[in-house]
Amino acid sequence: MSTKTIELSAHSSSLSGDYTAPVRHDWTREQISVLFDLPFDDLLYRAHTIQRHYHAGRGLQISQLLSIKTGGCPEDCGYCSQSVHAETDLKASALMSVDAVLQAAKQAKSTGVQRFCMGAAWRSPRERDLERVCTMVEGVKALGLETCVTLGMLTATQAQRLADSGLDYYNHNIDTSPEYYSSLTTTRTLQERLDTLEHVRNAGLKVCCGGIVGMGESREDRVGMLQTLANLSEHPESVPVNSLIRVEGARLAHEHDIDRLEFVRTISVARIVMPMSIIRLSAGREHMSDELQALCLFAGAGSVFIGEKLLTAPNPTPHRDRELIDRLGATGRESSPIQWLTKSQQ
Ligand code: SAM
Ligand code: DTB
Ligand code: SF4
Repeated sequence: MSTKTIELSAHSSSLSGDYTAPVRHDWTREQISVLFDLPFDDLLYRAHTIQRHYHAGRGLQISQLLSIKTGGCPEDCGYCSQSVHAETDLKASALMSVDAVLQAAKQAKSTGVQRFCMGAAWRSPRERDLERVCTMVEGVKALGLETCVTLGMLTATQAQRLADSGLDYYNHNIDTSPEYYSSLTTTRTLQERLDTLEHVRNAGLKVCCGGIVGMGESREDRVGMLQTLANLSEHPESVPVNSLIRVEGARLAHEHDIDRLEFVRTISVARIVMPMSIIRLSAGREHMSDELQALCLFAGAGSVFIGEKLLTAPNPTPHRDRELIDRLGATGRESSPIQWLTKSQQ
C-alpha cells in the first residue's frame, strides 16, 4: 500500500501520483481551506483516489430512517421541523410501540436496507423511554439489520445501557462550526454535544456524526465543522453531510440554496480529511438531480438513506432511488467497513 502523503499546496502540479491520505487528527484550518480552494477537478481527483484506496468494491451502504417519537422537542434548532419553537403544522406523537417499530424494520429489511436508524425528538431520553428503545434495538438486530439510534444527549450510563442492548451506531451531529453553533441552537452548547459523543465512544458504540450545509454558514464555517470532526480523537465511522431541507415555519425556512458545486466540495474535503469514514449523502437528496448525486458518490459519499421519508421530511421515492442505484451499478455491501479494512490490512 502506498503511503505517499497528500501535499497540501493548492499549486501542487504533481497530481497524477498515487495519493492516499494518512488518518490524521491534527488538521489546521489553513490546510482544510487549501483543500476547499483547489481547482474542482484536482479536488475531485484527490477525493476519489482516496475513496478508491480505502473503499474500493464496497458498494453503496443503504440505511432507512424511522421517527419513533415525533415533534414537541424543547430544543430550538433553527433548521428543524420538530422543535416546539418552530411554527410548523407537524403533528407531535408519543414514542411508538415496539411492535410498530419492528413491523417497519421488517418492511425495510425486505427491500434490502442494511441499517435501520431510529430517531426521537428529545433533548435527552427519560429512563423509561430508553428501556423501550433498547427493546426496539434488540428486536431490530434480531431481524439481521444493523441498528442506529439518535435520541439527543446521553449520560455515560445511558450510552452504556444502549451498548449493552447491542446497538451498533449512535447518531449525534455537531451540525456546524464552533463559531456558528449558537446561531443555530441556543438551548445547548457544542461542548454538550461533544460530551455525549465521548460517552458514546467510551461505551464502545460506533459514532455517526456530521452536519448540515446550506444554513447561511460561510465557507470558513464548513472548514471549521470538518476540522472539528477530523480532529476528534477517533473519526466517526459514519459522517452524514446533510443539505438543509427548508421547512416552512422553521427559523431557517428561507435560507438561500448553497451552490451545488460547493456542496460537492464539502463532501470531497470530508472524504480527504477522514479517509476511512463512510460519508453519507443524507438529507436534501429529494431536490438533487441524479447527476449531482452521482458526482457526490464519485467524490466519496458511500451511503444514502432510502425510503419515502427521512424522519419527517420527504426523500426521493423508492422507485426513483432504485432506478438511480441500478443506473449507477451501485450495489449493497456485505460486510462493515471496519471488518473490510481489518481484512485488507492483515
Ligand atoms: N433530536 C436528536 C438530535 O438532534 O440529535 C435526533 C434527531 S435530529 C432530527 C438528527 C439530525 O438531523 C440533526 O442533528 C440535524 O443534523 C439533521 N436535521 C434535522 N433537521 C434537518 C433539516 N431540516 N435539514 C437537514 N438536516 C436536518
Ligand atoms: C442525519 O445526519 N441525517 C438524518 C439522520 N442523521 C438522523 C436525519 C435527517 C433529518 C432531516 C429532516 C427530517 O426528516 O425531519
Ligand atoms: Fe430537537 Fe433534534 Fe430537532 Fe434539535 S434537531 S429540535 S434536538 S429533534
